[in-house]
Amino acid sequence: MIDEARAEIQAAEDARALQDVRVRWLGKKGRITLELKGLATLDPDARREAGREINVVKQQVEALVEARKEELARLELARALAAERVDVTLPAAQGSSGGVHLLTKVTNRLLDVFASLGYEVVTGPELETDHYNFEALNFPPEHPARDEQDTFWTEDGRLLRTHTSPMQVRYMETHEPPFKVVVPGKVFRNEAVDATHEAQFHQLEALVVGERITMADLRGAIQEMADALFGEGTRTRLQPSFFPFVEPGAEFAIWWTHPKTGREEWLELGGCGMVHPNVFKAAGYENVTGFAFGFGIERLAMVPYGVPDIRWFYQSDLRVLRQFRGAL
Ligand code: FA5
Repeated sequence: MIDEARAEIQAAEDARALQDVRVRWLGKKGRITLELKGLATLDPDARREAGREINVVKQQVEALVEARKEELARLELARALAAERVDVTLPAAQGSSGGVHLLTKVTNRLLDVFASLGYEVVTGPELETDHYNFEALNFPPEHPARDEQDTFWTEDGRLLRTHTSPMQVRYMETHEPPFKVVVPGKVFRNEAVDATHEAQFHQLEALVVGERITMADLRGAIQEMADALFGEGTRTRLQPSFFPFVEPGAEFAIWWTHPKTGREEWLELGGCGMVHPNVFKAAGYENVTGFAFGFGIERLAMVPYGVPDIRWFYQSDLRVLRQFRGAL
């Protein structure tokens, strides 16, 4: 009988099967229980003898069940450990990694170019006061030039800057000339958004102040930037234009080959000019000269990379973003 029980106990593959075996042998209607009940029919001597034997078997079965139970627990633990085993020598899974946005790449490239020309990079606040964004830049309160730069206002009368030019006066107030700085940054306008106009975009501003700085220096700076960005000997052009904070003022463009159409044409980049005397006055400067220029980074990035719609930069569409992973 004990051999039979041992075989069944050993064959139990898990805790549940073992419990079934236990019930079959030791349960209320189990074989051993029934054997014990059967003792009642024997005479007292035989009952004592048989009773002892059955109790020995019962204890053996209990011990075997207990031993198997521990064995199964050990096996289970070993199985769990094996399943959790980590092969530290396996090559890492190739997850997808992020990339640098095209606008960031273009901005970094521009900053590299200006750093190599000796400009310091500085940044200013996006939330500005009317004073720095307009007033100190020679836009009087009712001046029509303000209409071209409508923006978003906070209840305390501040505004989201419409250009990077407010840093001109901020920088001059805290530094002594001569200096050459560039200011990259985000700007905002209350625009009717279309393929070439966003309500949020980026500009890069340059400001150079010192003694006897002339329009020829401005011309040269723009030429140097064009050479560095688009190749030595790139043609540049200045056309007269108006900005309240420069006099004379101009728009500047570079001559280049459109990568999509293959056509040669002027690419309008931004505005420039000699710093207006009223701007120097607002900054507390006397007897200095200087020039400034500023342009839109999105526009500059759109054309060489054939991005037909400025809104694509801000839609986080991976189909667009992935195309520029290898750019620059
Ligand atoms: C200015 O913002 C002047 N601060 C530039 C300047 C600096 C002039 C220093 C003189 C001296 P303007 O408003 O033209 O100028 O904007 C400059 C450039 O920003 C434009 O040429 C264009 O490239 C870009 N830009 C203007 N509005 C938008 C817009 N809504 N979306 C995208 N780019 C824009």
